[in-house]
Amino acid sequence: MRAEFLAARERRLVTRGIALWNQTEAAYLAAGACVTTPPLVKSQAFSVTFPKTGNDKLVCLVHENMTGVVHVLDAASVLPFDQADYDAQAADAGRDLLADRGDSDTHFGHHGRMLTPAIVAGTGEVTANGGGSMTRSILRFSDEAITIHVGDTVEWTNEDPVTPHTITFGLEPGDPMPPSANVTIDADGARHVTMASTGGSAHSGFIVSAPQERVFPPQAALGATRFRVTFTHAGSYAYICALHDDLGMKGVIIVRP
Ligand SMILES: [Cu+2]
Repeated sequence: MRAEFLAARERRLVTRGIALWNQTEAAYLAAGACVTTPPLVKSQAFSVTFPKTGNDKLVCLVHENMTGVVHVLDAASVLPFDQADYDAQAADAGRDLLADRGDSDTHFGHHGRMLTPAIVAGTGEVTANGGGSMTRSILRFSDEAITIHVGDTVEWTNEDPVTPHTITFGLEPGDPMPPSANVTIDADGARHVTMASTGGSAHSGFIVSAPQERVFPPQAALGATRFRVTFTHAGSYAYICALHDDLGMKGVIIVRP
């Protein structure tokens, strides 16, 4: 059973209205039940009690490749692995992600058929083992600062297979998923804003690849993968990814006359 991400987001909004959601919350996982937290931040905790033996899958509703399984054995059973075994498996998986050969042709840089000037808004890698797939994401813009001329258009593209990013100038919206009202759609589907002053605001909404297709579910909608901004006045335009700015995902466009 998969909880609705939107329902979890709603709950976050409600609980934030009352008090910051930072206490330990316990949930009781009954057979066939589904429990979920609202989005958690650092130092928040969540505990689940497993009353029955069996195999319970867990997923992150935000990061779709973040999955796991809790195998619940009878209390009298001998556990098949110890912590050192799990640590070794995790280290092996980490080496796979960092050594992915795809790195050699998906490094940051201006490649492929893009408008110039172009900025890559995040890259990532996917690897898999018997437990499922896992991802590594680089939460950075490829160029933290670029200089252009008045009238130029900058294009951002997200090359991460799963992680969404935003390009956000000025006011940060409460809900980062939809684009700001001043965004228009180009003929090729890219989102586009014209900025006429350094005090203006523009928000791309989630820029994300469409998820990988599976055999039986309906096809996913085409992702919004590109965002363009045309700068009509000189100045320095700072921007952030509204999801990852606290981790350093920021940039600036310097516009010369
Ligand atoms: Cu981001």
